[in-house]
Amino acid sequence: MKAKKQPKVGVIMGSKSDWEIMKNACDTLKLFNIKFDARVISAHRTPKRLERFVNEAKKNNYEVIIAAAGGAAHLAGVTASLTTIPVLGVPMLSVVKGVDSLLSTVQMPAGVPVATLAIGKAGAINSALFAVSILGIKYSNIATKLKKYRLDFEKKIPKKPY
Ligand code: RP5
Repeated sequence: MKAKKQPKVGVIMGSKSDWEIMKNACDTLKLFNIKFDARVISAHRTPKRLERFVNEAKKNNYEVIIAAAGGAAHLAGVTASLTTIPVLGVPMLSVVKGVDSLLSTVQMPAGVPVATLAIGKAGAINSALFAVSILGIKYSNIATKLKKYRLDFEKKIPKKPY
């Protein structure tokens, strides 16, 4: 019998310069043993690469896509326009501290949603945790791991501020 394909997360970013932050998303996925592909894909610099990535998403078993970009950050929105796979947007820091990236990612007109996380490292980590949470709906083993992660996370928070 053919083994069931494992779900994968597609992690795309507009530039190699985004990797320093986005490796935090990939490291978080690794904690849950979730497979991922990380790629540099830009909506405006490499539009054909984006089209190919989206066309091959089903074949590659991507069940969630994380898209990070900075500045006039249309990567997550354009990706979401090309697929019905959930797209999580991570705004990258920029010359104006990521506010441009945040607004370009979050302010999707009604019809094509992008779930937008925080700017920078926190957003990168949370995008992975959100992906885990989405996958947990279908895969109970992943949901169990997420529950354990949360319990361990809570234990790490000190009771006293000093
Ligand atoms: C965006 O432009 C990328 O996502 C990156 O955050 C920003 C700057 O890219 P580089 O000029 O560093 O390649 O498309």
